[in-house]
Amino acid sequence: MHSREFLGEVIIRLVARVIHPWAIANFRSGDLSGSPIESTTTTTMKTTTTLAALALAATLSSTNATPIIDLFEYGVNIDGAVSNNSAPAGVNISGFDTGTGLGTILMALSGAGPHYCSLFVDHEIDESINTFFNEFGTAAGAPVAGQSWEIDEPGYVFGDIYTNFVAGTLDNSNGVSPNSPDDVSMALGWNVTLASWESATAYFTLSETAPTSGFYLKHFDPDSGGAVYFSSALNVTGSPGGGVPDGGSTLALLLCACGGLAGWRSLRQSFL
Ligand SMILES: [Ca+2]
Ligand SMILES: [Ca+2]
Ligand SMILES: [Ca+2]
Repeated sequence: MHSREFLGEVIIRLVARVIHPWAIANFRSGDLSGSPIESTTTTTMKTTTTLAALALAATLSSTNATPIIDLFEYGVNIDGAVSNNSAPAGVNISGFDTGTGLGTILMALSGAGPHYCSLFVDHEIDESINTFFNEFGTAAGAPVAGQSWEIDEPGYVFGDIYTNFVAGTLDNSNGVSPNSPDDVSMALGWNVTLASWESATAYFTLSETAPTSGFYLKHFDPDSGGAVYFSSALNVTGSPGGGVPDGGSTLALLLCACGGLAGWRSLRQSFL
């Protein structure tokens, strides 16, 4: 079951959304009065806590020298088989920090015919300082043949990225408006057709350092300056004779992917 189906998380997200426009509008000015939540008769303790935290955040945000990056959740799709917050057979997460969501994940593909693999990641940047929904995403460069991508709100409100991830149909677009910050998530995928003698490894890399070349996605927090860069590479090896893999001459559908999948934080008690 996908984590977003948990009722508690849904409630937290909805509460966040109620105050979202107000919070975003007032965060930079530090004016935390007049919340739409406060004006209702259903004000909750969580809301009060949230407002207090936002007030603190407005005070502390300018002093946050080291961005705090967390991975709320991640998902793997290999040939239509979806796994959430776990590594199925053929997926290597040994180089991935499940707490920060930074590092590299490898996915292995083999067998003659068409294949698909993708990685969905939902990071939060400085959530405890300025929320998880004051963020943006951008795509840099051009994807190579077989590569697909998506940036969007993760599906609690309006985004279709998770649906597309499950269906293997990433829409190659950024659904988070550059004029309206939100909760950001990203996904990268590959379609490749292998011959019987070929195998492939997809590399998905998440890093705080921007790749120096190639196509990549960027998820960033404009208030703290924190950023996560997501890139990917696909390497196909094998020769008809079944002998020594040709290494360099074999298809190298480029690029790196720094991925830090990570930490499935269970239910958040607060969105701050
Ligand atoms: Ca943030
Ligand atoms: Ca979308
Ligand atoms: Ca996020």
